[in-house]
Amino acid sequence: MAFPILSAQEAAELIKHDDNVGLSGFTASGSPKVVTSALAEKAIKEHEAGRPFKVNIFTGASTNNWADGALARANAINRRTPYQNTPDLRLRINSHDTHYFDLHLSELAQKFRYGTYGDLDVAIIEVAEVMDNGEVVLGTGVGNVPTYATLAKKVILELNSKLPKGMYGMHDIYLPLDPPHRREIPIYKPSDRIGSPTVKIDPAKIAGVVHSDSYDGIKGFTELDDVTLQIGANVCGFLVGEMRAGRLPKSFLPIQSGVGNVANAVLFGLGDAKEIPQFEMYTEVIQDAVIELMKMGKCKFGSTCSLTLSDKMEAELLSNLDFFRDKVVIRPAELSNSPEVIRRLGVIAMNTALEADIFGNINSTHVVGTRMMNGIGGSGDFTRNGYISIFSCPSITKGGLISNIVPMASHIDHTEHSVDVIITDQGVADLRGLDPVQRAERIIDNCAHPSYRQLLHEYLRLGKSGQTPHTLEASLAFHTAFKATGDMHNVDWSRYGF
Ligand code: 0RQ
Repeated sequence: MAFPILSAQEAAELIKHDDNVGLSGFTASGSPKVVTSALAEKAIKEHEAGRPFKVNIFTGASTNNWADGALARANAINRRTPYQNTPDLRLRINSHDTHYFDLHLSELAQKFRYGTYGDLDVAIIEVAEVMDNGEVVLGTGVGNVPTYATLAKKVILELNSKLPKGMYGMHDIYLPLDPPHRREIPIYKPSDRIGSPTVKIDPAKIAGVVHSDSYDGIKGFTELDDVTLQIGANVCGFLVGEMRAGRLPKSFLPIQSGVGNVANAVLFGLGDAKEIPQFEMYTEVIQDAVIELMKMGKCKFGSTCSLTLSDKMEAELLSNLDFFRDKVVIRPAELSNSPEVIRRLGVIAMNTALEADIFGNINSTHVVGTRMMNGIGGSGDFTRNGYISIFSCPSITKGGLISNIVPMASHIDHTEHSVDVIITDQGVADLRGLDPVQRAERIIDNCAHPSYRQLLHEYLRLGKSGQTPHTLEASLAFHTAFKATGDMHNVDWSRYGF
């Protein structure tokens, strides 16, 4: 080995207060596992000694409990972007200990190269293999590694012994040129490879190699319940209808699917849908369900930024790489989420909402309008550019105390202009070609839970003017009723003078 072997603690000593630190990976997949924990311990000691110690963490997407979790518990993160999903970090963000800015995942690498966030001091990169010339083979997630490895003044490698040498050839590493020299990204079908299987790092920048030995630490999904199964069935029914109507080619189009339980249920539904042919994915995360679909032969190829698999599934995949090698390519977020490529390929975008409003606007990020949940992730990259953009969610949450269909979304991530279809366990609202009032009627009748339909129709009738007839003083009545009484049903229109 041409590079010094360091302990995680020695590597953490290379990182200073206020450094900009780039992490490998995308979701927990491919994220560092030991240096960040040691960095958190160092931060705790510095705080105990009365010295400030916080770093700015830039990633591909969310990370894991050893990175975001440990660093958040140590209150060691100052700035953070572009996505997270760790409970401890969520608490820091919502109490302003951490300054989180929520960004489309496709944009972070290029913004860093444009100089928007200053210099990158350190990159911590998980690898399956490191060669003496500085070339590395990455692990289960790429995220923004090509950019971080290029820009960082210092690179720390985590060589994970769980990752076999056979990972070579699973990745497609490519850096687009920056404007005004950018050309098209030449991906014309999901399986096209346009770059290199390795990342080439200047060996002079590699400060050392730290050994690790863990899977990504992802738990399996919760059992599918009746509601999520019904959402999955409704999404599939809709897609089959589109094929029958000739609005989707019979050969189908590549699919993107977001994260979470609902997304997982939708994928299982696709596996069961007889009329849906073998398909490909052009997506940013491949979850357990996709691996099952590959084994069944239903999903024939997946282009992704990460293999976001439970530890059990990860172990299975890593010991079977020869089966998956010609079925998967793992790319940087800039490619997996490229608006240009998504629009060219005609990707079917399927993402999850926290709430949708009756006019078709989507809140994917803020619980009751104020508390950050995870972030917009890649949902905007795909929704705005998809061939067809679908949002799904349950019609009610918390046993019915919350309606996921509301008069006005309490925060908007995806506007009515980008959202084609809303699907809940109740049914499908195809919004294409409808004006706002027509959209509202369809969403209320097809997607809202029966116990909320009358209230939503009453709200629509209150509106007296304008193309989008909101009654501004009552538009958040569902949310204020929930805050006051714990149940959105307790809306009292008379409070608003009606
Ligand atoms: O809370 O955990 O206390 O039970 O929100 O809800 O139904 O389990 O949904 O796991 O599919 O996640 C939008 C967060 C959905 C996710 C979101 C409560 C609910 C539960 C989670 P509990 P579910 P899922 C690709 C694309 C944005 C990023 C994205 C997400 C918890 O899909 O982060 O799409 N999307 N990226 O009870 C209050 C409501 C609520 C609510 C649900 N209306 N009000 N609480 N909950 N609806 C991937 C990447 O970009 C990496």
